[in-house]
Amino acid sequence: MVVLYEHPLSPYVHKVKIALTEKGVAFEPRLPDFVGGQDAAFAGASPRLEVPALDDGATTVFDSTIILEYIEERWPTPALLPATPAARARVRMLEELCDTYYEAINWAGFEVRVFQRATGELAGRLLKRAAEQIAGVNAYLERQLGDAPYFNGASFGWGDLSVVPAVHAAALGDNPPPAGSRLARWLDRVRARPSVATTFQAATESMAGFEMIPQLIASGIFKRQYRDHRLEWMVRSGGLDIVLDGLRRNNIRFTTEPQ
Ligand SMILES: N[C@@H](CCC(=O)N[C@@H](CS)C(=O)NCC(=O)O)C(=O)O
Repeated sequence: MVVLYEHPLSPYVHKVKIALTEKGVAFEPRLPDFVGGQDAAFAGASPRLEVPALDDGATTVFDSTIILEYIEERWPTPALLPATPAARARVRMLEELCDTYYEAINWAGFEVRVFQRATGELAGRLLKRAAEQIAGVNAYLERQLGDAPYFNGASFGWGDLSVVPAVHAAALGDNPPPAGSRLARWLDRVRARPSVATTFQAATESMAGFEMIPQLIASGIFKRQYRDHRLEWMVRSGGLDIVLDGLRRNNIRFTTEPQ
């Protein structure tokens, strides 16, 4: 059976789980050893030690976008990409925006609210910036959706499974799309799909016991990965001190250097 190295909270993992479920591909979710870093099979599949990574027998694939492409070619039906080159480019651009811009905002909100990287005035300022950015990107997405029922067009697909992890996470963090908006109605429609509902249910359940995490981070046992757009978000949005503090306390890390 296909093995999916994952963490139930990862929006990149959500994309892949929804795609596999939509195509009826059975998979075994496997949580790698992030903290100990001793998981040789995971390191073999994902040299940067990031989830998701897919193990399909003789083939291993890392990075959610590359995994989605692999899934679409390996199990072509039902197709998740729309039919025309222009529509395909459009949903891939939505995916890129959500992966590299929207995701960072939600990740930063989690760092502040759940992992308590900032408190008091700094926390308030960062969460206000995040809320403004989410309102902006949601307005952009609302225009991209237009009057269509789905980002893919007439039916659910790649565009929707790429956007929903971001809009859902923002909504859970108290920044839902405006009530009654087309984006809000789309979110309700897409959350009701079994592939999406089961994926998000697993995420919610995984948060039991999360009150331990700030302590694990403070102690340096659990290092959070700051890289790319996430690192940029902190610097750009007023959280440079969080980065410097994390470096001093040795509880953040950058990209793993593949060996
Ligand atoms: N570009 C990658 C990003 C994957 C990624 O950032 N995964 C995070 C979880 S959301 C991760 O595994 N981070 C490693 C860590 O936090 O130690 C993809 O699209 O799959």
